[in-house]
Amino acid sequence: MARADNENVVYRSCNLCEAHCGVAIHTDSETGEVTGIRGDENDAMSRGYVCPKAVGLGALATDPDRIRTPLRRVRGGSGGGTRDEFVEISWDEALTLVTSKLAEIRETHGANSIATYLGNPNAHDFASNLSVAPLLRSLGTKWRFSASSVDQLPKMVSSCLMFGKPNAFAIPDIDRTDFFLALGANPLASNGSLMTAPDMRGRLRKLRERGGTLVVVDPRRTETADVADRHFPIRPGTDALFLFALLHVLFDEDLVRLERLAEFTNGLDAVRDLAREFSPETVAGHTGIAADETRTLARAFAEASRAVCYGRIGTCTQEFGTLASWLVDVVNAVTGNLDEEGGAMFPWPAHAPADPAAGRSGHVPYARWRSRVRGLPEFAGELPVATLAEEIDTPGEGRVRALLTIAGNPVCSTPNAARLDRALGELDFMVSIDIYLNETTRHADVILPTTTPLERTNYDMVFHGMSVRNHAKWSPAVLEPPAGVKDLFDVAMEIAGRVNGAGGSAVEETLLGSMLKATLRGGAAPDINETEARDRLGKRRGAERILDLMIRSGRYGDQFSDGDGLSLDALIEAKHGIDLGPLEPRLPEMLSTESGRVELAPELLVEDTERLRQGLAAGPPDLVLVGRRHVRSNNSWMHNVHALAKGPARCTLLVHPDDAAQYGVRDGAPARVRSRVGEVVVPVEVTDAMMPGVVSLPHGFGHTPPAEGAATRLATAAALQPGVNSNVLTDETGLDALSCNAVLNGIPVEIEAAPDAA
Ligand SMILES: Nc1nc2c(c(=O)[nH]1)N[C@H]1C(S)=C(S)[C@@H](COP(=O)(O)OP(=O)(O)OC[C@H]3O[C@@H](n4cnc5c(=O)[nH]c(N)nc54)[C@H](O)[C@@H]3O)O[C@H]1N2
Ligand SMILES: Nc1nc2c(c(=O)[nH]1)N[C@H]1C(S)=C(S)[C@@H](COP(=O)(O)OP(=O)(O)OC[C@H]3O[C@@H](n4cnc5c(=O)[nH]c(N)nc54)[C@H](O)[C@@H]3O)O[C@H]1N2
Ligand code: SF4
Ligand SMILES: [Mo]
Repeated sequence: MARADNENVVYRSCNLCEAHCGVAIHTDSETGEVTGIRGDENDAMSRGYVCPKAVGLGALATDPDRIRTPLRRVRGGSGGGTRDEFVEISWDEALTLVTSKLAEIRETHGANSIATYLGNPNAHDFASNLSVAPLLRSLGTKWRFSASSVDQLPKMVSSCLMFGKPNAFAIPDIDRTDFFLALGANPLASNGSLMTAPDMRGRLRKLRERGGTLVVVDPRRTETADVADRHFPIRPGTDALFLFALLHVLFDEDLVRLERLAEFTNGLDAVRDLAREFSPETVAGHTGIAADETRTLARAFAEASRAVCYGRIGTCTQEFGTLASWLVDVVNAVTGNLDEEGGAMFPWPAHAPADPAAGRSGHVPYARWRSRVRGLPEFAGELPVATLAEEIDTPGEGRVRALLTIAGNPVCSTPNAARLDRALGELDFMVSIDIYLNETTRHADVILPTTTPLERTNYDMVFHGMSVRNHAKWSPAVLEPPAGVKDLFDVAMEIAGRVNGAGGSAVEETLLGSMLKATLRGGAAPDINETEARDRLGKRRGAERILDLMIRSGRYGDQFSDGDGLSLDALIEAKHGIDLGPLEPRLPEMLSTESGRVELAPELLVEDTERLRQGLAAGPPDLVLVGRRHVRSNNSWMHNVHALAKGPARCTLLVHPDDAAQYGVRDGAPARVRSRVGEVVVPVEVTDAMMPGVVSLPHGFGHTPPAEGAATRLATAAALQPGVNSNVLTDETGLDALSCNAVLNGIPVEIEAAPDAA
């Protein structure tokens, strides 16, 4: 699209979801305001594709409800009212209050009395990726929580056990595969997850055009299922049984081919033994997938020259999340599709160390400590968020007294939301770094506002590590942040410094120093010393200087020479991103397991199989609840963008016609949905897209202004898409027993007609 004379165009990526599409942001050269957001046709990955949410990038910055200055909650309201209110304060006052309170609570009750919660947007911001770890270290608490334990934690556990690192995710090589078997994922709505691949619709169309096959396994006939060759409705929570049945057939019919992997893989016989009892016939009554269909599918998958099995939210946030996540990779491995073109492969991003062995430890960071109330295990330094509320509201030694949230909305996102909502009100002190006054941050004593995406630079650190091609892209800032808003990196450094009586720059110095040491120790740039490397990083500071260090010492880096190779300067120059080529085999070099081999049958997983076996004896509940996503929505926090929120109500309960008849609920009329922990009333949509016995309700809603406590500031969301909070129904005691990830799909519920509100 041509640029008008009075327009500037900046190319960067959209960081709202994992696709990270290239966007062209047009601004008025006089006012600096955004005049248009379009797909960047020259972007190395997305080639012009964007989804409707991209417009939200600009709208977030100008949203009248967005927080533009630090806020402090005043109890009972400033004017003597009964409800708490927020008043504006200066940054210095805010930071002084926050750090003195946190230091005091740590002094009195110990570091672990301060809990922290990181939300999803942290993954999409390199400043967070680089600054939050030192902030958490400075607080010294082990009571760390994040959205990981309502998301991909099971995949982290299984990947760590199999390949040695929590983030060693095998990513579908979607552009080269001939067979894509997707379980519990709806990339046409989510735009892909643990698979950075803009324009999933286009990529899936190309798969079918080249004669490939798309099979979707999901209790709902989703948008993705609609474009698939086959859709198999599956009873929620039974994917591990189904995957075992596929393996059973592969072994039974002699279709197993480890190929290149055979030389460095352990545990094939153990998997064969485990799969023996899960025949397609044995599990069909549980999964709802007929035995002969399972057999045909296993054969077709094995016979495809390049095939990949992939699972996402539906396979993770369920009762057997870690087993299902593991078996997805086992299916790929035993059919010769792990670490092979067109199978599941490991990206090698530009910021990762040049030495594939860097960071190899052989340890599995599991259960090194446990939560106080339920004794739930830590993984990779975090406790499961399903236990956060009880760690706050259960009296006794070691109780959580303070909470720091960073870009997170756990009141909308985590199980038994009503209990957490109450528990947050019992804290001695809470601070939120956020852009909205929402269901969670309204409980904070102090809210610290940081930039919205277009007001900061970015590098897609996490998502380059999950990309379907090796790729590097720099995102320049487009807009000036409002005067009262700071960059997260600076806020993190400042809190980290002050809480220990130092300044923010001292923390940054320490961080840079340790990263320089690690880099040079790792063998990068053997000819120069730390001081020289530091000099060559030039005048940049903050997250950008650290990124420059990582890129220059990485696999594609210039190793601090003036010669070829990547640096941050080179990235900045490449406005449309740099394509670093298709994914390449990385095994066995990148393995970090103790044995140095792929572990197909790690002990913890083999043991957990016993739980699956016991489940075979039980019958399924009559009716269970699952979730879904919509392309115009993003978890809980984009509902205040008018352009996205307008249109029909999206928070509806999808019900199969047979269930509607059985429970007496009608299309368009409200139903009461009840679970062990709570109930909601929500409009029904009757549709045969649902499997009988399963109802679907999206998460992230529930924006009706609260009746008590401080009000939220989400006028558009409350007016256009209030919806109900589906996590009022999810149960904090429902866990995937191994990872302790929350079970958010397959919740037993009852439904009945509710009186019309009107
Ligand atoms: N029932 C059910 N529950 C679920 C899920 C499900 O499928 N079903 N999905 C789960 C998943 S996968 C996830 S990832 C979680 C998400 O859980 P959370 O991360 O807790 O929730 P989000 O809705 O992503 O909220 C993001 C928060 O960050 C703030 N924010 C957004 N951008 C910025 C920014 O640039 N800077 C700052 N400082 N703040 C920002 C928003 O205002 C909001 O408060 O929800 C989980 N919950
Ligand atoms: N538009 C939009 N895009 C998003 C988000 C968003 O909120 N909106 N959120 C982002 C985030 S944080 C994430 S993590 C990703 C998630 O990305 P996806 O996993 O692709 O997203 P979902 O649409 O939740 O798909 C999960 C599917 O699992 C199915 N399911 C439920 N239970 C089961 C089960 O037991 N077995 C099987 N096989 N299927 C089951 C559901 O019916 C649903 O279709 O999306 C990201 N992208
Ligand atoms: S799919 Fe949409 S929300 Fe996701 S990165 Fe692309 S434009 Fe942004
Ligand atoms: Mo997520």
